[in-house]
Amino acid sequence: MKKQLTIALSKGRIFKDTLPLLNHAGITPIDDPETSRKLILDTNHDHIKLVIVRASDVPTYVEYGAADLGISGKDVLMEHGGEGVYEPLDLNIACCKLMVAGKPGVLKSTSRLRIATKFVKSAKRYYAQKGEQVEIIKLYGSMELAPIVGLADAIVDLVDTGNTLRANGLEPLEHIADISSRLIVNKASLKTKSETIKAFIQQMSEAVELNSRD
Ligand code: PRT
Ligand code: MG
Repeated sequence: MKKQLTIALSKGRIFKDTLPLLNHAGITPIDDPETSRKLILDTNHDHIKLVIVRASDVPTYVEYGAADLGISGKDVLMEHGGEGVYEPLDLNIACCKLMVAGKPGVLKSTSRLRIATKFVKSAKRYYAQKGEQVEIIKLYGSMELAPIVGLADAIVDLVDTGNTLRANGLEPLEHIADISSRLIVNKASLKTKSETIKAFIQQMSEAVELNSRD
């Protein structure tokens, strides 16, 4: 008998990009999280359920076993500290870059930078590796505003098309990391539900392969 599988993911771009992968694996949610208020979505398989949580909460649900599996941006995993979960598969979806951004020339004209970001750990690690002393200011969103109003010299944020930066008179200045979403697995679940989870990982990896050819 197939064991119950609970998969945590966030709505928005991760859900949108995950749907085709799940479809490749023969899994279809019964409800659409963008229109439904349900936080637990049934699928066409009785043993597979999706739980819809905040993107930054996905690793927590998986680490504590409230979900067996999850789909999470590498940016979120880098902040969470990935040690609590297995990360067996790069899904190659929701791709973007973690970058330093600011007004042109700001990095040369400022000695001790003030950096606003919600990616505090990643920013600290980046500047520590460069051996550069900076001051980090934690924000929860709308980072692009910080350099405009003088809260910070630069920001560390995710960049995809660069349109958001451009619209605010900023530009990408330094590349920190390439970001994509990863399949993550609870460590205990991998032992107790080994066959079901390994089969799921296998199906998802075939889906990623097919996805890259579309
Ligand atoms: O909103 P909430 O607090 O629930 O969480 P979240 O904002 O982390 O969730 P969501 O759904 O916005 O993002 C989920 C994941 O998508 C992130 O963790 C990333 O791994 C991935 N991703 C991929 C992105 C982007 N691309 C992206 N462009 N996440 C955010 N952005 C934002 C970026 O922060 C900036 O504000 O889009 C803006 C830049 O986009 P461009 O195209 O203008 O450059
Ligand atoms: Mg968001």
